[in-house]
Amino acid sequence: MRAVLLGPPGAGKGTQAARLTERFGVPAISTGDIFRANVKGGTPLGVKAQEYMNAGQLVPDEVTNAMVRARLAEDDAAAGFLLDGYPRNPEQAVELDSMLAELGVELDVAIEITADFDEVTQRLLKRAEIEGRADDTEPVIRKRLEVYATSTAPLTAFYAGRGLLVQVDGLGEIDEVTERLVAAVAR
Ligand code: B4P
Repeated sequence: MRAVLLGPPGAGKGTQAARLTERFGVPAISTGDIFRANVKGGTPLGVKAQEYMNAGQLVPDEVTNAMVRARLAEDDAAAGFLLDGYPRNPEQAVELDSMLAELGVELDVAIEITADFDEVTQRLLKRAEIEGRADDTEPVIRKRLEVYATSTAPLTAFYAGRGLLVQVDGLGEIDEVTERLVAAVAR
């Protein structure tokens, strides 16, 4: 399976990617997780990414695209992958196409987890109490949702137009959402 996982911040992309990776036996590649690991390690990439993440903005495309290109070239991605949080704008989607063309493979499915902004805001504020992520404060969440609506939401039409889009309701128990996703991908 070669898939991208779309949806607003807090829809459950990271949560579900961790489960789908076990079900489908392909690595989950989360751009957010890679950025956070670099921030924690104080690498030059982390230093660059941190200011954008803390402001709720997308990290610049040239940085993100180069990172994904390198990750997709690793051995474990040869048989398939689940991209969590990438692409996040039409430019990244076009760049992903060119990366896959270079690798001689194609995307099988674009899975969108849907959830309304009130629900995702509540989830992220709850996570803030537990994990204290710097980008889970109310003003930054508002900014992330704005960026999502402007930059990422157009990808729904982009992938629907290519017959690759599958939409799954992200509301309800985490297990229920996982089963919906597995059923939708198997269709
Ligand atoms: P991400 O790490 O992708 O963060 P996210 O969109 O907020 O989703 P996340 O995966 O963490 O949350 P989830 O929905 O699983 O991005 C963070 C930042 O990195 C971006 O703002 C940007 O700056 C940068 N970035 C990442 N990718 C980029 C790219 N391609 N280009 C440029 N910049 C990029 O879960 C949220 C919470 O909801 C969790 O606490 C979870 O437990 C809970 N939850 C999940 N499912 C639930 C359910 N069914 N019911 C109740 N709670 C649920």
